[in-house]
Amino acid sequence: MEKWRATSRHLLRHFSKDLFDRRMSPSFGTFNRQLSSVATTIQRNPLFSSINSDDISHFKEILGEKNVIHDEEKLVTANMDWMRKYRGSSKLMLQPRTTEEVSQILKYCNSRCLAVVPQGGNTGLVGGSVPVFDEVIISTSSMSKIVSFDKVSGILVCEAGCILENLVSFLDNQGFIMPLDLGAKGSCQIGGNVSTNAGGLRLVRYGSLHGNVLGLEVVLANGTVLDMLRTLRKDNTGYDLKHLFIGSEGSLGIVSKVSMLTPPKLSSVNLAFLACKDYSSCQKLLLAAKRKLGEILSAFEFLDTQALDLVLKHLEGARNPLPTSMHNFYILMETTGSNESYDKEKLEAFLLHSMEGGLISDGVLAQDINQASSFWHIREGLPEALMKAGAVYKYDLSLPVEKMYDLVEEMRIRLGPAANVVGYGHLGDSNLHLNISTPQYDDAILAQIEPFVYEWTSKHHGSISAEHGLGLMKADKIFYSKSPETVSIILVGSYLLPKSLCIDIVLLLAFKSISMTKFP
Ligand code: 2HG
Ligand code: ZN
Repeated sequence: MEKWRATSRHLLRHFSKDLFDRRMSPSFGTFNRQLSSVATTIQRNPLFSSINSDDISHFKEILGEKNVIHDEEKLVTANMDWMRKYRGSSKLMLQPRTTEEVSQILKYCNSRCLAVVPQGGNTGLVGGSVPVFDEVIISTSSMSKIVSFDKVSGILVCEAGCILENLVSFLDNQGFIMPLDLGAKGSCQIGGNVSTNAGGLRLVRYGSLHGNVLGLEVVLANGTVLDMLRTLRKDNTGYDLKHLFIGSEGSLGIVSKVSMLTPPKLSSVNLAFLACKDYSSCQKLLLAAKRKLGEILSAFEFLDTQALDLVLKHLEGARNPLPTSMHNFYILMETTGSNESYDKEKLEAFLLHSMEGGLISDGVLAQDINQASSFWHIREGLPEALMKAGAVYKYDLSLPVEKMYDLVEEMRIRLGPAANVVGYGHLGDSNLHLNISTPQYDDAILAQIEPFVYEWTSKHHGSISAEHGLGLMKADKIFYSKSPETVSIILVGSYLLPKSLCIDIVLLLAFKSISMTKFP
């Protein structure tokens, strides 16, 4: 690992020496927050301009008075992330209503060297949707129209600012569903989902957005509109460029429209809340469920007893579906199919067999939609419960499923009683959400967690960013799960974009925001 990191530093120098030299001017503000074991110090790029009254007048001309927000009070929310961990100091938020307006904003910002940060529902967990310094916030909230829906193919085209839950309701009326579902659906926007390649609760069934997104319209930093908004399932005409923008966290452009394939809504949904005595049983149950229920399995989530306990204490309306005793692990297993009696029979036979075989210690099947939502409330409410419990250190990791829980246990031993180490996540996708809850943020605890957690993940060939992106939190940790060669291709790729669109290397590495700087 040490060797790898040394190489990565060299690579960074190689690509951005000039930039580093220029940005280190002490006369500019620094961002210095204890977000990792070594204080993260990022210098505001001195090449960026600051907004002035002419800029504001110009934006008012393009967007109209009410879509140019510079009222301090209104900016407080937009400057801060959902967890209140990351805080910028932007003086301006713009709310374009059309792609053309986004293009005009970016073109102007590019000419004036004004840095921007795109913002959707601002539900991210890694500091990727808020400004670091005084970037202009470009909110996609006013771009929330559904452009078209084809009932035969199930292809939806919509604007980036559509709230996921609104799309779910729209499709429900048409007899379709979104292939993506996550706890933040009431606020998150599809543009943000695409930009971060959000995973969520049904990925085990429908796959990632790389498979479900058919086309994108993206506005590049110089204002060029890249029309890749195809509605085709097959299109091997050259490179499939849209994939560059899925999961690139706004570093290459702002997603303005999305076209995606939506599956038909199936009538029979069953949800079981199950208890397992140990992690090994959870794994065996997953394997058996994939084998025996493969065609109807639509979610396989897990949480440990610490997670359930925390939810029951801090989340309003949460009730333990298995109140008689506490178990070590819990699984939420959902099936979705088209034949009610057949699906139920199949699931019940599977559960009975698993119980007899000792894989399940206890369990309950939701009897109606209310019970099902109260089960989901437990799993989906975990981030909120953790936030209410105090300070929380969050790690979103992909790991080999058989190793995944070892990390939670090692972390518990490492931190002792000073912290509540909680493990949950998308077991069906080998995605662990390791959350460490403490009464308040404490540098000594952080130093125990990092870089240990990243080194552990790297050693087991995992990903330090399974589904939440790198954001500001993990921008400088990219080398723990991407080789220097891969990062160098990412960087070289950015230079292939139009000359006027020069990506700020450090912010590109930060996967944070588009820079408008023109380098010589
Ligand atoms: C989830 O699966 C989200 O609930 C958030 O991805 C995970 O709170 C987290 O760490
Ligand atoms: Zn998740």
